[in-house]
Amino acid sequence: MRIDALTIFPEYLEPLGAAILGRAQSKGLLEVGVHDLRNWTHDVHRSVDDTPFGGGPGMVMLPSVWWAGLSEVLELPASPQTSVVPAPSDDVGRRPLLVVPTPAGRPFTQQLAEEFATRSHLVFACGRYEGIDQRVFDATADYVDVVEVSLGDYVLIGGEVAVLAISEAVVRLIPGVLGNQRSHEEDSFSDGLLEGPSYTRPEVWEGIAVPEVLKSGNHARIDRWRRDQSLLRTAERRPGLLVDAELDKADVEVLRSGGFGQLADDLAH
Ligand code: JCZ
Repeated sequence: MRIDALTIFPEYLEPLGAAILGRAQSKGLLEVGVHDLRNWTHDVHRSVDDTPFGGGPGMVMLPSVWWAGLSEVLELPASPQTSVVPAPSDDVGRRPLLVVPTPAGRPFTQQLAEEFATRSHLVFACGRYEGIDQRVFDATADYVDVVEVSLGDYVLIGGEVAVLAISEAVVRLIPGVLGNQRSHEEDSFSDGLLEGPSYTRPEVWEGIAVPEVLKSGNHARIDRWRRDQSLLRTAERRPGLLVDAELDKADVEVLRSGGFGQLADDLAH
């Protein structure tokens, strides 16, 4: 996989070269290019923004500067309207995907991470200020797939932190990136439930003991206990996830006896 990112704060993306993502690059599983958007400015002030049409606060990033940068990185024509070659509908995996972090985007989920992980080229456009002139994405969509994504319902200052988060979520799914080849079947969300708590040595720490069942050696009991912990934690923190989770009668009973009777009733219907 190749990841490119355009930003006015390239130093903010230095972690893309560190730790697991750095190792993925040494192993030849990943290439990363971080590009300073100001390389494509046209004036001595290296301007990247201007005031918004229609008024309102803040500044909007210039379409000309973004097109200059994106067309180079995505190998598109220097001018968007000149020779539109529609994106071929086959071989989606080899077509670049332009990912635009914005609080107005589609929520980024594990499912989206899995889709992104099948791509060979991700290009991130990191906005700042009030965002990027929409015409850039209308024009790039003639050539590549474009997706606006949100990390969650809170407002960041720019897209860079979202790029770090999305890149981690995607790159760890590439075979060979995680040393331990454990499948992703055990991750939180793979069964639609949150992971329960984990414990390691010592058996008693500061007077607090590890749950007895985990030391019982009875794997059926341990699996049931972990399932119960996942169910109860999900009911407590993310009850909406239970609607799409595959629950059997035993699971619903665990919720009922755990104090989630109303939720259990709703799920039973
Ligand atoms: C550019 N402000 C890009 C994304 N989930 C989420 N929250 N905030 C963002 C975001 C905020 C931004 C920009 C300027 C993304």
